[in-house]
Amino acid sequence: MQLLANTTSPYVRIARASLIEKGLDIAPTIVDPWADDARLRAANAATRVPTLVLDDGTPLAESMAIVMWLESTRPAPAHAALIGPDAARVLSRAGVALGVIDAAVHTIIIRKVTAPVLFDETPVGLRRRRTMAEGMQRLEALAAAHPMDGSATPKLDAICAITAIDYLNFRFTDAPWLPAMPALNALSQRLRSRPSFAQTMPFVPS
Ligand SMILES: N[C@@H](CCC(=O)N[C@@H](CS)C(=O)NCC(=O)O)C(=O)O
Repeated sequence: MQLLANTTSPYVRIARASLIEKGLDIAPTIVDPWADDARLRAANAATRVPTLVLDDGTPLAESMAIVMWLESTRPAPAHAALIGPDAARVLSRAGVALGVIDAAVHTIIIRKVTAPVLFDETPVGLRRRRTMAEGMQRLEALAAAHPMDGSATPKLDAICAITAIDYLNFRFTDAPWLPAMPALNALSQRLRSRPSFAQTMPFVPS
């Protein structure tokens, strides 16, 4: 299997953390999606990371498709459950985190092609910012009311929430519009040493 990935994408992190929690620690093949890497282009018409190429050559694009493939081919109890019996709660919270991640990535991508202030202060830029702030506020309240790491292994909600908060800290460091997130920061700190999170912290390669 080959995981086409980069070191910054939160979608890659969700896929990698899920693979590791399922016992599949595949060394990522680092590609630059913006440079139209030929391997990525061949495997994924959208030329985006993550893309998992299975042993029989089948390409799986989209982080959530990779999670679904893992859940169906490596089910509990033999393997860690990423969703588990509390599916509505887990998926509802994962959805909030994914909304934040989409808004954050969209903002970063648009900044690549326009001046930052120009986009961030536009109606759409402010809408993305509101999504990040409000999404994290809701996740924080949910995490405080019902911890996300009560079971032996983190579920998809914890994976997505930690990915979201670490990505915001990485790309929007100390943004004044972000809410206080003590429960989510504590969750991220508690799970930081797990291989699934420790090996997948975002960084800009030198
Ligand atoms: N919905 C996709 C999003 C993947 C995505 O947007 N990846 C970005 C990196 S964060 C990418 O490869 N962008 C290159 C491009 O948009 O051309 C998923 O969940 O995997």
